[in-house]
Amino acid sequence: MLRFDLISIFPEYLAPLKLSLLGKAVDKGLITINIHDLRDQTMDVHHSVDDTPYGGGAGMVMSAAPWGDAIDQISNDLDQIDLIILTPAGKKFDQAMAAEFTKCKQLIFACGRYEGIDARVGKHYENKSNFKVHEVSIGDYVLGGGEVAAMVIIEATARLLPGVLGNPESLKEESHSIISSSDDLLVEYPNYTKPAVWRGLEVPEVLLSGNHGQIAKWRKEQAERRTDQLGKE
Ligand code: 6GU
Repeated sequence: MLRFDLISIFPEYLAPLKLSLLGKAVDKGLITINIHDLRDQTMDVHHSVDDTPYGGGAGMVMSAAPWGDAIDQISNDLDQIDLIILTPAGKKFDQAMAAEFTKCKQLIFACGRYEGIDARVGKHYENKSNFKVHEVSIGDYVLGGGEVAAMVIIEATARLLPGVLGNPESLKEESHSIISSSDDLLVEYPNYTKPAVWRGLEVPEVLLSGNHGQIAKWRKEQAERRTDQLGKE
């Protein structure tokens, strides 16, 4: 049972986590997803969570205190916690990282906004023996906050857990998990379904041939071609 906790000032933004694959995984008891409002940790009338940056500069920085209080509350008594701080300055998320996260017990996602979270929050939890801190980005672009990035990571991670996918066979043949003879990661070959002709476009004949050896060979070539093409863009 993998436990996901998310902390955000926009908990409603995370509502899609209750739908589809992840919603079903929760219903089946395979994962839990708990969403926490950072502002619940603030005592002042304005429920403020940010302040101006030391050293000057544009924008606001999220204050350490509410983050520390929220994380402490969620992590009570647990012995192995992975804290993921979402930031465009983090390590780039990929399929291998998703596979690593499936081995965790509890993943806490700190979804920062503005110019990010006071750097002492990550530092504080790095110094705790029951915590592992990961600063993670989902790509080379800047989002308004970490919420969408957290959802990307949770979706990619949860679907690798046993029982989450309806048909686990689909994990074997998909993009980024096909291993070629040279152990390179390949993207997926193109897929087709009925009808055999659509708007004048035909399905490649080999796929209608029933020759499984030829089909496997054609798919591998297509996957390699697409992978090469991506490298050239
Ligand atoms: Cl994790 N956060 C934000 N704000 N922007 C991003 C990101 C994360 N990953 C890519 N861009």
